Amino acid sequence: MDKENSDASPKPADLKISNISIQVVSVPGRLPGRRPLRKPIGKARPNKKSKKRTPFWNVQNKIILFTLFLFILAVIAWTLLWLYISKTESRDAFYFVGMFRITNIEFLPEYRQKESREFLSVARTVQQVVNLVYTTSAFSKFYKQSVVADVSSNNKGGLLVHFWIVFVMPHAKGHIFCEDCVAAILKDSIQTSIINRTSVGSLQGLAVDMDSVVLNAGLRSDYSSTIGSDQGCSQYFYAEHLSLRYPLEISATSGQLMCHFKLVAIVGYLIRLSIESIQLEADNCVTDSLTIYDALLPIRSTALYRLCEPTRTLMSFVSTNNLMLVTLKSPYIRRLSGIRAYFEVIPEQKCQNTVLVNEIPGFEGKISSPYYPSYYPPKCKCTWKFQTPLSSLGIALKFHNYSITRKSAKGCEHGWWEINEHMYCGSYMDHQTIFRVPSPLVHVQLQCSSRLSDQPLLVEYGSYNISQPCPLESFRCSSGLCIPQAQRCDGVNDCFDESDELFCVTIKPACDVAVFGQPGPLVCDGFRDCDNGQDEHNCTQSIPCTNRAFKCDNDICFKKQNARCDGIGDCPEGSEEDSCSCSRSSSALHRIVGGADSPEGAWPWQVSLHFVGSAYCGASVISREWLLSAAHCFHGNRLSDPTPWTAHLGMYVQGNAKFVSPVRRIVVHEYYNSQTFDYDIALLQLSIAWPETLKQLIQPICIPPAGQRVRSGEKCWVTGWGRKHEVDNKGSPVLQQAEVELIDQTLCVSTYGIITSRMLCAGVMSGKQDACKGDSGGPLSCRRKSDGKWILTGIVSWGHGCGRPNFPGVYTRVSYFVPWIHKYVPSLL
Ligand code: 4AZ
Repeated sequence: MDKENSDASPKPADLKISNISIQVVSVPGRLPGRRPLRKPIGKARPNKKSKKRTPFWNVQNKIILFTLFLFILAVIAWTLLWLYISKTESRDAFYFVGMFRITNIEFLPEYRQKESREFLSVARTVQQVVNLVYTTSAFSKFYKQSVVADVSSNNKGGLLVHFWIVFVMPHAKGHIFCEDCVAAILKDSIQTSIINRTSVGSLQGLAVDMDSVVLNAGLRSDYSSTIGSDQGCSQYFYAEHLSLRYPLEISATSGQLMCHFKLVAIVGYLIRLSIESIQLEADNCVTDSLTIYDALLPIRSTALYRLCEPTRTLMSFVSTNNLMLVTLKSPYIRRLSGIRAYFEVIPEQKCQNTVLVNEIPGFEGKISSPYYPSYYPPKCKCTWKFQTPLSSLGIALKFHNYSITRKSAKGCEHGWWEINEHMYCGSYMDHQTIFRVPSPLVHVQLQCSSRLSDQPLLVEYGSYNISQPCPLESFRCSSGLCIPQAQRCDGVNDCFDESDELFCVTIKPACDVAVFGQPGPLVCDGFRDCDNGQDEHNCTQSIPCTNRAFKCDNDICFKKQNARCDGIGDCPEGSEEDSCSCSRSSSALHRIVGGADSPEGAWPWQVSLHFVGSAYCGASVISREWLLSAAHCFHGNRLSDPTPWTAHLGMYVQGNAKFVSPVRRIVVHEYYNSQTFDYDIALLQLSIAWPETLKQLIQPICIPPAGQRVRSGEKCWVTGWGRKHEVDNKGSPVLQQAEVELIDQTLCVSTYGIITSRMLCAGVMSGKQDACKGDSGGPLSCRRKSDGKWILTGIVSWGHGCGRPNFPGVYTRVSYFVPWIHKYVPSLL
């Protein structure tokens, strides 16, 4: 056996247990099983054949390596395929977020723990019910799953269940899932009984309040951060103590913040969130936002308020239930993002009162919106009854920064008011207004009409003498509203019907030669304050300067505050004008010609604003990165988003702009009223400032001095690519210009009625020369005689048709908005 073994290496068939000789040698300290094989001893010589090394790249190894290579390749391919499939699946996944109230299950504290048996059991029941609803619906093919995210108590009793529903459409290719249909399937599945006359019905055996069902399309990112594993900085707070302030603070200087703060108070109370400061990238909520919801999940229709800009002003918001969600999103932090806030548990407030007013006329008390000075929540209803002791006394209401007007068919945006059975709509103003009710008994009801929380309201009340509504020292407006004498003709509509401003054109300064040269309006300032223009006649001559004015290079005196980029050399060497480059007269003279097509390059501040690639509105260049336009161009969800907008500068024929920039930010005036077109102004910040090299083709237009009065009869120009006729259905390819005349404000008011001091009229009474659809937001440019500079006097806003006789165009009066413009574009100063 041994010989055989030593002579030749055994064939595999020869290997038997009995053929193998094993020698066991004990080595201290070594484990026997790990011993190396010993060489055969004695006669047994090493086999030459076995000693001969086989080459590594033999066929067998090559096959093994090749198989291994193929295997690795298959694993990589499979992983990539899986990634691709899961990615396309998620692209076609549709997320819905909602809540409803189950009335016949009592809340248990264990429901707050997501891992508890109690939570899991109720969540499973709800998920099964929702599964059944959708798997038996028309959307069954696409239904994937429902996930219960929260089960909470609420002030109406029972359980409030918050959930997500996911649908997957394999080849959606940009199709969207109908939100109303998904919600309708759920609502229609609730069997209500007409006999019971309650909103509670049976949803597959669960008692669900039909009125509590809310279901909206949601975001995949919210889905992941509320129920997924990437919950980031999300937190849950349960507040039990009434007198405590629960802090809510988070900040970061890099990375991202995608936080969901769920706030829950004890049953029967509400939550007041007070925001002390927010740091965000101000981009109109494109990436960064802080949103407050009246729910525990980001359900769009329950949003109470959204903030898109950093602020340090204390603001507070109140929920309508014992819960609130605060989401803070800042996905690309560059400097600092965060929030400093706190929340409190507060009792529900009733806003109803009966007030017996004093017999001495005058304001004596205040009423306010619920939870004043907090923003008041939607769905409010307040009633106040006022009674005067004498039938000769009526009730006066002084609204702070707010006004009410007769309700139109359209409905109200900021509260509707019922006063002694007459309906009014409220809107925010920048001044106070007084409303008088000539009755000793007045019923006032306020109902919130905004879908979001609204700014707090404060109203002073008191009695007034019905037969003599105005105190002696005040001026009586035509509708019986009173204002102090000093507040007449000041560009502010103190009267309901704005009659205090109607007569302003008749008040002219006393153009007595003796007062020329004194500080005041009658200086050489480019405005013809006197009818005959006497105040501007001797402007090249030296006029002695007072200490409130200073001497400038052409020996004309101006007040110091006038030293800014206004085309007037206020400083001795005109230095304040050096850095300003709003358009001077040089290149502009040749443009004063009639005709429809403008000369190319004649209006270098004219901008065409394109929405999703099509010309939509006009605008004017006022600096290297800011444009001025009309607020109504950006009214609505999609239009207020800057992403689909591009600004086309230095353009003559549509589509051939010298410079195109996306829009970084749209600032719509906070008082813009979409019903009356009051405050129709918006600022646009370009993503890319136009380059200096284009300064021959692109030039900013000058902003008028604050409060500058316009002179009726003055000739100005309106420009744009809008329609050439009212009946046309598309705009002009070539930039059009039309000469129009500034129209007396009284005439404008008598034509249209609802003309505020933020508006001015321009046109020709015969019609013909006018702006039209598509010109909106574009400039009304007036050339200042004193220095030839072009001034942006108006912004195309609205009008009755286009070019109709006796219906001039209505423009936003830019001089009213100078402080507002400077707030956002301080470099213009
Ligand atoms: C518009 O719809 C529009 N005639 C703009 C100006 C005028 C009328 C309509 C003034 O954009």
